[in-house]
Amino acid sequence: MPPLSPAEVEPIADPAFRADVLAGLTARPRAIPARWFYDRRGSELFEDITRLPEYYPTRTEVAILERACAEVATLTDAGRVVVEFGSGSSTKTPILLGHVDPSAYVPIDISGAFLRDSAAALAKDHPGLTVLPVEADFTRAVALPDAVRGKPALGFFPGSTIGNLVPVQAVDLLRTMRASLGEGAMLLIGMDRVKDAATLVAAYDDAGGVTAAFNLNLLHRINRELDGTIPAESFRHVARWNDDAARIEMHLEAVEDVAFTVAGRDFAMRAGETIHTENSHKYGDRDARLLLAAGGWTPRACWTDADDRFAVHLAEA
Ligand code: AVJ
Repeated sequence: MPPLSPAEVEPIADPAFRADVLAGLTARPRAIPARWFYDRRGSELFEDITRLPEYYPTRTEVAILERACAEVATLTDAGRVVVEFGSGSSTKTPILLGHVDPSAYVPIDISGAFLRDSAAALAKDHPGLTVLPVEADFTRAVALPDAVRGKPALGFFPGSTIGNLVPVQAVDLLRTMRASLGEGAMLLIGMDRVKDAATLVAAYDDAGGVTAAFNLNLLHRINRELDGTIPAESFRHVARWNDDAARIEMHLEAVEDVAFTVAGRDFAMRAGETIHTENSHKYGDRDARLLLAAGGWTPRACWTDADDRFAVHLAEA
């Protein structure tokens, strides 16, 4: 038999995705890690979210970075290796690279295709800058490329992505980053702040339904990649503020009793039952500094917007 052409080969589902989905649908409460939102469609929808009128974090952080990066440069010293965790489309990176004078730029991302495209675009815009993309899961220690190992690093972790993690995982990640970055490292990290619940809920439940589509896309991804039969139209997007845990939670709620299969396994959900799909923790100023300290980082400086909606922290290992 001739070999199959690429078009005939079923996309091979990531075994980690399969394991997380099956475990998450079996657990009580049901929960699937937020990292699985970002297939191609999910990444596009997230880009759309960042432009929504209700979704303040991206534009607020960009404005803070535009104001703060000159000072970041004076507090860091030139020639550091800038290492970006979860670089995605790297939209905030040029702001930083335009001020600090790095010896190299190392974007780390789990999605190789996205990473290579954005690294190539960035290299084109910064002639003379060494760009060394690393395809890796940065929640584990990452070996930096030989060419930069041993040089002092400046970690860059914008976007409040740390908020996806519960505090114990966030502390673990900060410690892992410290290990990946090595001796004498610094870290520039964005964290969304606690604020009134109405503003927060609107940011995660926009009037145009883009966040709902982003959340529901996870069900379509499961159906596509894991041979699922989930009736997505029987689910609705829910975003709620959990005040005790200081976080926005996103859920997918069954609006009627449903039964479906995923990867050959049977599942049933009652009307009103949910799948918890994301946490987005918010940190006050002291909370943020305590989190950094617990993760092995000494806070050095912090910048916010006039309304205190978002904060960018600089810390030292
Ligand atoms: C990419 C994790 C920072 O929590 O605000 C946006 C993801 N989810 N709208 C966030 C997200 C729904 C976002 N992070």
